[in-house]
Amino acid sequence: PGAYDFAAIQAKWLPVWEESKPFEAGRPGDKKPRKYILDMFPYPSGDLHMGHAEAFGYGDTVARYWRHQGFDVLHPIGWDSFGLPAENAAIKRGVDPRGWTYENIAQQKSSFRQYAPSFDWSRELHTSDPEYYRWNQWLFLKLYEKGIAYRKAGQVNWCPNDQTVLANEQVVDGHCERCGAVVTKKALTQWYFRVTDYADRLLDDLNQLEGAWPSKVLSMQRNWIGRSAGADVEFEIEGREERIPVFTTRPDTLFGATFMVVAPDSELAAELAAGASDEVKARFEGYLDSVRTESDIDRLSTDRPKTGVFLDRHAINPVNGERLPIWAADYVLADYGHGAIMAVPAHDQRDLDFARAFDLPVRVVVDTNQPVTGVIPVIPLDENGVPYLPDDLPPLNPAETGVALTGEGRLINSGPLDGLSKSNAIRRVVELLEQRGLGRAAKNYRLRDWLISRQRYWGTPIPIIHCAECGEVPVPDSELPVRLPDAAGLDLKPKGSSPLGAAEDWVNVACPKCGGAARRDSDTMDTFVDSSWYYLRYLNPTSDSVAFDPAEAEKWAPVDQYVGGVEHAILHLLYSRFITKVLFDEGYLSFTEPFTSLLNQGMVLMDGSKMSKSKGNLVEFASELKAHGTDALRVTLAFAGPPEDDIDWADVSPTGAAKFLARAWRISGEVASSPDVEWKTGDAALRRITHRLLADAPGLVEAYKFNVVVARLMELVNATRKAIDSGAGAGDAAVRESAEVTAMILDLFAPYAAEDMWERLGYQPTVALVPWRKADPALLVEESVTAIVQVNGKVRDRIEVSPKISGDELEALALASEAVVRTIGDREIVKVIVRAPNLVNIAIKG
Ligand code: ANZ
Ligand code: ZN
Repeated sequence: PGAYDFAAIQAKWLPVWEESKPFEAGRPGDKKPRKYILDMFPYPSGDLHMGHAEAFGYGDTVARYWRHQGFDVLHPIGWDSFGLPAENAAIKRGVDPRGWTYENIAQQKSSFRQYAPSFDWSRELHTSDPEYYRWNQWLFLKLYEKGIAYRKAGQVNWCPNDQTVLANEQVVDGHCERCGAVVTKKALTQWYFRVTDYADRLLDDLNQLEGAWPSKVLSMQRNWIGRSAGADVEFEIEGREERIPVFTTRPDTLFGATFMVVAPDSELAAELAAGASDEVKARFEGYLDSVRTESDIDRLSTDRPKTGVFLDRHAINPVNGERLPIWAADYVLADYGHGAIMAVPAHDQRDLDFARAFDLPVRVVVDTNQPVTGVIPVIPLDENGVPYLPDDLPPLNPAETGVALTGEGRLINSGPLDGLSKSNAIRRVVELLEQRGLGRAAKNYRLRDWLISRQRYWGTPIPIIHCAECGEVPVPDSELPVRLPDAAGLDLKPKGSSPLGAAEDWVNVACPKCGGAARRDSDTMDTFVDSSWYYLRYLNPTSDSVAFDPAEAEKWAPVDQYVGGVEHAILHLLYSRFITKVLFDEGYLSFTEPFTSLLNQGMVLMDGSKMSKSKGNLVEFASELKAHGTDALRVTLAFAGPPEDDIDWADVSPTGAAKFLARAWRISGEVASSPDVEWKTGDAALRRITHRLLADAPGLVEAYKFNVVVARLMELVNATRKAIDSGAGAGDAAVRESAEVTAMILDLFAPYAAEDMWERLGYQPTVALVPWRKADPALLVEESVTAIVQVNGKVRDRIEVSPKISGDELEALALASEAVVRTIGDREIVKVIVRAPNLVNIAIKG
């Protein structure tokens, strides 16, 4: 047999698998238990990159593992093929976004074939196919029917460069996630999904995922939803009929409110300013203009100078009747809580900064020097152990120190609340307010409704028709899909309205209700709609009668293992969780969480930094694949470290991986040719290593310790080589057994080499479906050694112990030995000498 030649082996097996299709899941009559293993589907911009190689490698290891464990494994693939990059490429290079997209899909697909993840290709989908996006439209109309999809006018995040609306999630530190331009606000009528109705469930159900999702992702989701508990307190406004509510997390500090602040860009601010003098009005308008250009991040930042305008209006504190001046200031946001706050400068840093800037009163209502039971910091004790209040406690003077008192303490200057702790004061004041109808306990969320409309071409058309007579009219089901018109002739350049609006033949239609002249909604959907339910479409990817079959969902879903990048920790995962809950409520699903466990792979770096074309440190997937082959690349990625960690490509060695594969492969050609050997007769030491790996690998794979499994395979291959060269010889049954187990487990990382080894061992393909060999329990018991126990130099006992036993343990065992106890009687032990694991010598008097 010749040398190991990865290219020849790939060329040999790829057509065999493509012909026999061993990875099609759900064959009729298959009674095996099921697993659904899913990688986040790729976006088709250019070829696959190293990040894909890594994530899809890991996902495939898990999929292959469960097949060996006797499961029918669903491991599908598709493309997230709508979205801005296609459109931007189209604008830049004058190509058709459709053509660009499908060419890239073809490119990625051919790379995937070489890379050989065990996909069920019969379920391939593309979200930009009308067969797929028809069901986005179905989903939209379901949500519309339920009142979950709705349209409203509002201030939206606007990227002046991409000329498109952005979801809050797509604004990163005030900049467009895609192009980096500073995001501004713009008034537009847009479509939203009411994800806020699900805020509590989205938050509470995260508890179910504890331990199964990375804790970082769980906390990012929790922060994003951002639930805070407190109270709504109603304030009367002089010269206004209705009271206005403010949201506060610290209703206990109500007696310390010394002014009120409204968001300058709220309707309330405009209304209050309108009732003031011309001078105030003018100052307010000027201020508002400057605020409009600021991002929310800037506005909430604590370290910029406070700005604001006094509106010359007053509110009345409901608990003590005090008159509070009302200011408009940018640090209060229009779309959080009620867009207005009670300012308590003594206990809130931003309020304090503002009070100090504009010389407003500061009143302390929580004495943070007074101890509260059960609360750290602990009360100091004097030398007799008696608690005391030191004389040099920090002064309760935030107006002077500039530091707000945010800690625990007891209430002062607060009438009926005096003496209470914070939590008791909160309870009491909410009670008081409720009794008087001036407030109530309330929750607030950072989460906003999901803005789903985009003024772009390459997405799912929104299936609504606008009629002057009938208003919004859903496109009837029989007329779905609303297909995207051809891009030819349309100006795709962003201009703040959808390019579809200019497709005259397409946009002008008869109203489905009254038959009159009407227009299609020309916006397209955010592509996160596409990916919010794609995991269900894989169950019936070609159905033209349903989005997915609930019976299939019952069989396969939820996804048992999801693999993908942490960059999707918030948006994609939150939206899929939301849509899953909606579909549950509609009776389509019997579960409420789409992804039972989640693995976030690390990044592939180069010399410790992110790879990029501009840095010139790009490691290209295609060239690595060509140079080293699929198996060496996959083994390298799996062996590099825990999958969650970043991989520095400068530190790994695909040639090392290739050498290991060659060593393993060579063994399969040397061993005895008959599969019908009597295992028991083989080299016991080698068998022990083999069976230990069979026993340990499942736990390691399930804990994502792929690197350890590869290391153990390397150990096994080395031990086998040693047995051949210096011990049992290639004809030994244990060598053959080891070679078979190596091939089976190697299939998790190096499917081509594993298949070829399997054939060289005399079996038919495919090794991928071979049931996991059972480890022989007799070979798993640890070896033992005999320790000799002497008393005054005379052997009194022999005990069987682990070779790894510690000196202390061995001493204890020796002293407990019956023979030793009898020998010593009541004589005194002078000295015990221990040489673990072999010898204990006990010296006694007399
Ligand atoms: C009085 C108070 C006293 C507050 C105190 C805090 C400390 P989270 O936890 O983020 O929900 N707030 C309310 N609405 C706001 C808005 N639209 N823009 C900016 N700030 C707003 O924060 C809730 C707290 O943030 C509320 O509690 C309110 O200030 C402020 F010692 O009310 B607090
Ligand atoms: Zn009509």
